[in-house]
Amino acid sequence: MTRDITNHLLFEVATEVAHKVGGIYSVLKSKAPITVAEYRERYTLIGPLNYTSAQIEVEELPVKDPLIKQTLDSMSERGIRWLYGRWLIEGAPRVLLFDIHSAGHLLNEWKNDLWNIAGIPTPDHDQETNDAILLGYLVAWFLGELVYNDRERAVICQCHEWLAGIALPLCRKRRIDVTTIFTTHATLLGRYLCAGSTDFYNNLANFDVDAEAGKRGIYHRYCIERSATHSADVFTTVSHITAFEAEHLLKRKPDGVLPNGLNVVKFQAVHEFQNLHALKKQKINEFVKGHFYGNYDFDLDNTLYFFIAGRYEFRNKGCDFFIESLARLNHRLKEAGSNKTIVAFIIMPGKTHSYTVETLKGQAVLKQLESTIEEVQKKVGERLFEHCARFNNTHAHGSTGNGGEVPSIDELIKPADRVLLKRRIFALKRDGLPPIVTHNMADDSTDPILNQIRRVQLFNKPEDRVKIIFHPEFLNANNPILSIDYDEFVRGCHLGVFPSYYEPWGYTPAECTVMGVPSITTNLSGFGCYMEDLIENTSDYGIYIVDRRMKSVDESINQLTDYMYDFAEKNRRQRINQRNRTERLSDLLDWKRMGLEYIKARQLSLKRAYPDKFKNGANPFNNSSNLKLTRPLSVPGSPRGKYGVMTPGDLGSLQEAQESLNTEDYIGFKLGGLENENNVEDEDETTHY
Ligand code: G6P
Ligand code: 1S3
Repeated sequence: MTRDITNHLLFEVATEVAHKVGGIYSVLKSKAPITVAEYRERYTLIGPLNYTSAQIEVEELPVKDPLIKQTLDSMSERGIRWLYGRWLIEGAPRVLLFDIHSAGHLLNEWKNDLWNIAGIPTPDHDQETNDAILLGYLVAWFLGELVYNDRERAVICQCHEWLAGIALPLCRKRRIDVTTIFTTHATLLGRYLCAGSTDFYNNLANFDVDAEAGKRGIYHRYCIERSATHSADVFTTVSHITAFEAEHLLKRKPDGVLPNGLNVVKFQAVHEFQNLHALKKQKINEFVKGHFYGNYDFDLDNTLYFFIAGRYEFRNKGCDFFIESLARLNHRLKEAGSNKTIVAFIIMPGKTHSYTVETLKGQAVLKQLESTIEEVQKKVGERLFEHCARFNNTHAHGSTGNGGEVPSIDELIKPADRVLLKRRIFALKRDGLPPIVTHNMADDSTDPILNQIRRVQLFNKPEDRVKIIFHPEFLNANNPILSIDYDEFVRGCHLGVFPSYYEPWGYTPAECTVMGVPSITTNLSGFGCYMEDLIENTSDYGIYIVDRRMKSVDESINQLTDYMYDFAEKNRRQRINQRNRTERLSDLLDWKRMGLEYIKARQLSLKRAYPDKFKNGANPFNNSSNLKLTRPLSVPGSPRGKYGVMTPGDLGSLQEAQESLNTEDYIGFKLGGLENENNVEDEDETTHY
C-alpha cells in the first residue's frame, strides 16, 4: 500500500518512557526537544505504564488524533488500560503508556504464539521477559489496528533494546504496514560475557553464541534480541564498537550508528559555569568535613574530588581499575611528598539497609559545632558592639564607659562559651578511621567494591593522600546525607573517572563534558572512540582516553594512574583553563548534531518500505530544514577534527548511497592508528582561557 511518507507518524517504544532505570531514559528525555520540534504531535513515545513514576512524570490528556483515539478505544473495549498524555519534560512529547498487567490474562496465549511464529521459547518465571512479551504484543496490536484505521499516513516504529523489541517480529510476521527500526544500546551476550573473565574483544568472532547464551540461562532473551534485530527494516546501535559487537553476536551488520547526544544548554558567559563549580564544590566540602571528622587534617584548598558513577557493574564499568589505580596514585603522591589530597567518590547503587551510624554522626557533630560557633559568634558580636558603643569622652573623669580600647579575645569569649566549644571539639574525637562506605551494605563481606578497597588497603588513614568514599545509592537533593543532585555533584567535582570495559556509549563522561568537567574514559567505550575519532589531543580538552585495547591490564592501570597523577599536579589556573576547553566540546554532543543520524535512519526505513518514492535518486525530504547543522565548529576556540570538518554524518554510515555498514566503517574502533591527513579547519587560537 502506498502512504504519505512526508507526514508520517513516529512511534518510539522503550521500557524507560517516563520511567527512569538507566541510559535509555536519558536518551529519550534529552532527545525529546529536537524530535518534538520536528514532528510535533506526530511523535508518540510508547512504553509500559508504571503508575508510581507516571503519577509524577505524566499529565493525562485527551487523545486528539481521531484514528489513534479509535484504535485505543477499541483496545479499551477489550479490557486494555492505557494512559495517554504529555511527558513533563522539555519538549513535552506525547506518551502512550500501556498497563501491561491489564493484558496479563493473555500472557500464556501470547507466549504460545511467540513459540509458534518465531520459535522463541519462554520460561515461566522470567518476569522481565514476560513483561517484554506483554508490551510487545500490545504494541503490535495497537500498530496493527492503527494502520488498518489510518490508510493515509506512513508509520515508523523505532524500538529500543530487546525489552521493547518483541513488536518487531510480530509486525513482520503479521505484515503490519509499518516500517521499523531496532536500536540496541548494548547486546545481552556482550554485557554478560564482559562481566565474566572473558577476553571479549579478541574473541568476538569466535563465540558460539547459542551455547554461550544457554550457559548463562539467557537463551530465550537472546532469541528475542536476535529476532528483533533481524525483523527490523533498519538495525542500528549507539556506537561503532557496539556495531562491531552486534555484527558478531547478533549476526546482522547494523545499518548505521546513532550516537547519543545531550540537550546542551549553554551559559551566556563561561564564568557562569565556573562559578557554579565553586558553588557546588562548597556543598561537597561541607559533606567531606563531616565525613572525615576527627581526621579532617587536610587542606580543602588543595583537595580534588574524583568520582566514578553508574550502574553497579563492577568490571564492566571499570570500578576494579579505578580502585587499583587509586591505590597506585596514593603510593605515588606519598612518594612525591605531594600536598594534594584526592577524595575519590564511588557512586554506584548497591543493596543497602540504611546509612551507617558513623556517617550520620559525622554530619551531626559537624552541624552541632557549626551551630555552637554561630551562637558564640553572635554573643561575641553583641559583647563587642556593647563595648564599642560605650565609648565615652568623659571616661577619664570616672565614667563607666569605654575609653577607646578594643577588648581582648578573652574578654569576648567567656568561660561558659569555652566549655561549650570544648565539648563540641571533644565530640569530634573518634576511635576508628573515617568510613570507606556511607551505608550498611546488605552483603558487606562479599561486596566486590568493598573487598577490593580492603585488598588495596585504602582505609582513609591520615597519611593516605587518596581517600575513598563509597556511596552505594544514587545521589538526590533529598538525601539526608550528601544532599545534592547528581548534576550539581558533577559540577562540584574536578574529574570523572570512567575506565569502562563494556560501555556501548557511556553517558557519564559525556555529561561531564557538557558541564565542563574533565573526565577519563577508555577506547572500549562508544563515547571514548567517538571523541578520539573527532578530536586531536583529546587530553588537551579534558578527555583522557585509557587504552584498554592494545595494552596489558597492568599497563592500562598505569596509564590511568598517570592521567590522575598528572591531573593532580595541575594548579588551579590550569584546572580552570582546562574546564573552559572541556566545556567548549559540548557542541559536539548536542542532539542538534547527533539527531541527524536518527533522521537518516528514519529516512532509510521509509526508503526500504516505500522504494518507489525514492526512485531515480528522488528524496522527498531533500529540502527538510531539520537537516541544518548547528553553528559551524570552525569559530575560534573550537576543537579541530582529525579528518576535517566534524559532523556526525562523517561518522555515521546511514548514507543514502550506502545501505549498510562496511566493516571498515567501524571508525573509532580501528585497531591501527589513523593518519591525520586532512585538517581543513583553521588553526585554533592557542589561548583558551
Ligand atoms: C571556578 C571559580 C573560581 C574558583 C575555581 C576553583 O573557576 O570561578 O573562583 O577559584 O573555580 O577551582 P578548583 O579547580 O580549585 O576547584
Ligand atoms: C546502555 O546503558 P548501560 O549503562 O547499561 O545504554 C546507554 C544509552 O545508550 C549507553 O550510554 C550505555 O553505554 C549502555 O550501557
